[in-house]
Amino acid sequence: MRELMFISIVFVVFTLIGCKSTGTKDKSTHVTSETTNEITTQVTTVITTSAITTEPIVEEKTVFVNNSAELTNALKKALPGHQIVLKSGETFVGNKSISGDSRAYFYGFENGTEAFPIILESEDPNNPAILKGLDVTNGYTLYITGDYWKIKNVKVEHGQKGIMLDNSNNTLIYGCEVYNIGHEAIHLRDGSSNNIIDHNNIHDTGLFYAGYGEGIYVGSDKGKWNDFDRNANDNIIKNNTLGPNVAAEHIDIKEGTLGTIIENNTFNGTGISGVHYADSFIDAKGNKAIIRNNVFHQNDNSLIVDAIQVSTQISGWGFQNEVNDNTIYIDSYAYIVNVFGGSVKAQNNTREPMGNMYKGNVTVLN
Ligand SMILES: [Ca+2]
Ligand SMILES: [Ca+2]
Repeated sequence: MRELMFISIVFVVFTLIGCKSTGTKDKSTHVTSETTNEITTQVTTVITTSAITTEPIVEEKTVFVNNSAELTNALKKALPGHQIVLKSGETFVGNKSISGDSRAYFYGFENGTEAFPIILESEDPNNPAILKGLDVTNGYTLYITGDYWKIKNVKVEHGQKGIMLDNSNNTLIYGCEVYNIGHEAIHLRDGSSNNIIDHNNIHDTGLFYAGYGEGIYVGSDKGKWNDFDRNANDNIIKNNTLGPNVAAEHIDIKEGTLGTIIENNTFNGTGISGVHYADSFIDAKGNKAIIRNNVFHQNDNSLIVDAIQVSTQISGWGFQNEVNDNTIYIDSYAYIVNVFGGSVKAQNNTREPMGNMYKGNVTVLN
């Protein structure tokens, strides 16, 4: 789009020079006058085009979509202020060859604004639409790279990744069910910060590889920092239900991220696999995460050996995390917080039955 605009500016300027030279060569005063008018009009066009590239176009509009082709088109044409409404109960099967990104079954790239977000939602939250990929071995069912999206009350299934955010800021994922996914259900990656993941239901992940089947994945492994901006900061994960059958950690906070808040979630540990070190509900490897007011149920899954594990994957990370006011139903042998590297302040956590609480560098404040 911007490329096209740039081409049109160059073209107009070129035409303008062309007209001028024709005008000077022409002996007829009448023709010269016409040419001058034409030039004036074209100059105005150039100014208008420049204004469009600096100010986002806002268009308050509801776009109802009934099938996958309409949805793909609506996503491509999305503008700030668009509300894309998915037909009740409809299944939308995405197509990576036409989505606009070869990894994505459905792809939204435009930026919304704070005042005019881009909304993608089901017509009826009680009869949600389903966004579906074709294969749990590859592709992102829903891929968002724009800022200020609101994704509400949709079901997302059958991709290698469920919802992938790359460099998306101030986006809301609310009331979604994400399930039957090959790897992780929701991933905030490549600089995706200040997002809110609220009231979602995440289950049955890791169908392709259990060890990569996280419920929610924040940031990137240090081995991928050359490919992705490690920052995925100040994201809030709240009021979600995770499990059963989330095969890896329910939430994996990667090294290099700051200030993740995890609050008021319910964790059902049935199905955590133990594969690829996935033996806790939460892995915390960034700095300054706050984990509070959550409820964890081990459900007799002996593959879970700690509720929360904290570690240093790379120097300087894993520090100043807080774990407060959580309730954990877990066998006595498992620690509530096990710090292999880094640091934690802990307060007012309760476990049932009585048993191990904290191990490693934990400052207990109560
Ligand atoms: Ca993991
Ligand atoms: Ca682990």
